[in-house]
Amino acid sequence: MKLLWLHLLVCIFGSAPLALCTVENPWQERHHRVKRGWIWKEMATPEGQTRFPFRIGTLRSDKPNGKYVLQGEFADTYFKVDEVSGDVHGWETLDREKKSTYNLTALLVDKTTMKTLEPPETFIIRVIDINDNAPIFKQESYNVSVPEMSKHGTLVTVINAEDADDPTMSGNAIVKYTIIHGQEKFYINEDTGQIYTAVSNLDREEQANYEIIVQAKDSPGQNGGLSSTATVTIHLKDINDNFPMFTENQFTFNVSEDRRVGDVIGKLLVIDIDEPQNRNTKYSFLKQMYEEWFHIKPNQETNEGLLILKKPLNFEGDHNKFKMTVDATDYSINVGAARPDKRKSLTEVVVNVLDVDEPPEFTQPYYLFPFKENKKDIFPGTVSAKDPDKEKRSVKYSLKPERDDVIITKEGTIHIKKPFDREESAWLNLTVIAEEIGSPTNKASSAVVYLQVQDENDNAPELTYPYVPRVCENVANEHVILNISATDKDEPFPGMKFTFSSAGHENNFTVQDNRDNTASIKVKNGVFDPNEAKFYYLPIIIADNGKPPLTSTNTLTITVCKCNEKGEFTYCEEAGKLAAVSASTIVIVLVSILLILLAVILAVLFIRRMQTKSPLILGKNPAEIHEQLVTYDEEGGGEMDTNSYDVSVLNSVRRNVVMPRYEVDPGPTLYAQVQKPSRTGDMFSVIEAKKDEADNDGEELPYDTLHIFGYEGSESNVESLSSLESGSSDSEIDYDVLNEWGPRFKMLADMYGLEHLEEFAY
Ligand SMILES: *[C@@H]1O[C@H](CO)[C@@H](O)[C@H](O)[C@H]1NC(C)=O
Ligand SMILES: *[C@@H]1O[C@H](CO)[C@@H](O)[C@H](O)[C@H]1NC(C)=O
Ligand SMILES: *[C@@H]1O[C@H](CO)[C@@H](O)[C@H](O)[C@H]1NC(C)=O
Ligand SMILES: *[C@@H]1O[C@H](CO)[C@@H](O)[C@H](O)[C@H]1NC(C)=O
Ligand SMILES: [Ca+2]
Ligand SMILES: [Ca+2]
Repeated sequence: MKLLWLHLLVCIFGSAPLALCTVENPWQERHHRVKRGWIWKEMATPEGQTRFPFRIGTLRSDKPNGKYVLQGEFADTYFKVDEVSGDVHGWETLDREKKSTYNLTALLVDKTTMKTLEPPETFIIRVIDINDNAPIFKQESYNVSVPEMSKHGTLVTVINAEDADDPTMSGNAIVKYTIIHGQEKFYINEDTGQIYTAVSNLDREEQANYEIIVQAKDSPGQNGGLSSTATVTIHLKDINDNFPMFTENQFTFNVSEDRRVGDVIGKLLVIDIDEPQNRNTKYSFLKQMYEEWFHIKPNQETNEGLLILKKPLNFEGDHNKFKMTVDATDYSINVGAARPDKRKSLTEVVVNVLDVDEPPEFTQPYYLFPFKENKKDIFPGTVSAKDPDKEKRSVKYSLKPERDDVIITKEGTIHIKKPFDREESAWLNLTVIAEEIGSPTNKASSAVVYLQVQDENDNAPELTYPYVPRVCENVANEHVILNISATDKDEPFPGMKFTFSSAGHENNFTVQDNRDNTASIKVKNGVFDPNEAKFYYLPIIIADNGKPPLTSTNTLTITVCKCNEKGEFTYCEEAGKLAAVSASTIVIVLVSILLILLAVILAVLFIRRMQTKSPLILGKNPAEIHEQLVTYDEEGGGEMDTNSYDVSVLNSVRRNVVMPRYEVDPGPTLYAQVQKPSRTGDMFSVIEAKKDEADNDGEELPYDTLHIFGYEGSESNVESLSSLESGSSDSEIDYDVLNEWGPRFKMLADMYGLEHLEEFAY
């Protein structure tokens, strides 16, 4: 009812033919007449009516016989009009907070024709607010925080409630805040909702969380008024305002002596009631007596002090008990907020060193024992290990890996049982294991023994390369044909020297020692006649200056070559080349040479046998000669190998016997009927002739059964069939042709050529 004063009567006189008047409420009506047309009102009605129908207003028109009709929002549902009186009634409870105005249209129609008597006009039904909404907090509960020990009046947070009612309506939406629970420590600004601390000594460690209840209420100063509450949980944020305190007055640690440096041997527990991020305990020794043995490191997570070993402990040593005072404090403390009486905490730390069974200890971390090569049953050195414990057990030694050439005695002495060769391996590195005899723990320790094999001069120097020197046949005297050097397998030493000298004095070459471990081979007597010698053998003695000095004799084979005017080699004998070809090639070549040689020799001997019968001219048992021939076959010495067969035998043939001219034997022998090759004929024709002879002769052995001939032994009861035995003492054949056959037949040529007999006997 008190709202009625708002219902002003307002008449609007517009230029339109229709006079518009707002007005009228059910209780205080004013009648306005307009000249014609509608008499209608903007209508207003309070929300929240629950008795229906309730009158809202009246439509009026001065046209008679009209009938009122309502159209528009919620016409005929919420709002209905009495068609005769024009009264508008509400039939539903209205809620201003949902919809505060309704737009409607009023019509006046003829009762019978239903024609509109007035033009339709719109009007508004306005819903009038009543205080039917309490202020509502945005959250039911708030979770806020403020640092502990904040000053009085520190803003904690702001909370607000909203009221859905019409703020223009008489305080319906004006909110005031009050703390209805927990107002001892906090207060709130009643208009703004800002919450402040009311004290200065909020201590998280005492109480970390506070819960206050805030009420928001509208319609201040009036009776009634609607309210709601919210819970505000205030959490105190930690600051570092508490010092750490040791949990014990004394910490005792029993530590075995074999703990390693860096090990944590104990933990010092402290309590810091601040949150973990505000625990920064620092530990220190009050007196720095044992700082070389220990240091204390704070554990970053648990804040406890880790007692760490810095120096090895020894139960048998001077220190087997430590007593020290440790303090703990926190340098990052918020001094203003902390309690000054608890600045520092002290504790006593006792470390008892315990004895353990330790492995034996070697006197040295490793041992180096040199010993001479080539010697056996020597004792280069002794290792030693001792039991460090008070039991002082005796120690046994073993070598790893085990060997049969080196052993270790009970006393730890190394025994070299077999000679070593330094040139094979200069070091022998072994591990010695020491174990305590009778130890229950069987602890072992090890040390490395380096056995160094020392050098002896047991290798003579030798030529660095297999030199193949050559010289021109017309070379000048003093010409250096080669520089040679030497190597020695023994260990080089400072001042190591090789000296070179010629073995014989009767040489065509000089060996000139250059005194820098090289030597030059020089020509002594120049101009070599290739007819005299194609190869010269120069024995060179190389000596080292070790103790004792060693020498070796190395023979150089110097080849005489034909040269052009510029001194370039144009033709050399093949000795050097042969040496270069592979062994298999040499064997093939030598076997073929041998076969040819045998064929030639046989042919020659057959001819001789034909001519004279003097079987003893060779001065040797023919079987012996056969053997030598066969040996030659197997060993393949080559044409330079004058030792593999008995050259003297062949030479003696030439030397001891007068060489008769070829004569046709007048005697009627089997062979005599065949024409003999002439003195100038070649070997080929001789062989051909003999082959023909043999082919036509059924009684003679065929020529190709050389092996049967070769294997015939001296013990045979049968008289020898060897053609050697029947060899003639002489031949009319000119063997000089052998010289023209090339180098392979050189030896034969030398043997049978008349000119070279003396030379061959050197
Ligand atoms: C309030 O906040 C604190 C930290 O700020 C949190 O630990 C706690 O769980 C929160 N409580 C609620 C009910 O959200
Ligand atoms: C250390 O050893 C002593 C005696 O040997 C014993 O009484 C004590 O309990 C041990 N302390 C710890 C922490 O083991
Ligand atoms: C043995 O030790 C020596 C010295 O350390 C080293 O020079 C040598 O190479 C080692 N020999 C072997 C076979 O390990
Ligand atoms: C040089 O060589 C020839 C032929 O081999 C030999 O007769 C002579 O004795 C040698 N001279 C010297 C000085 O050795
Ligand atoms: Ca704190
Ligand atoms: Ca603190």
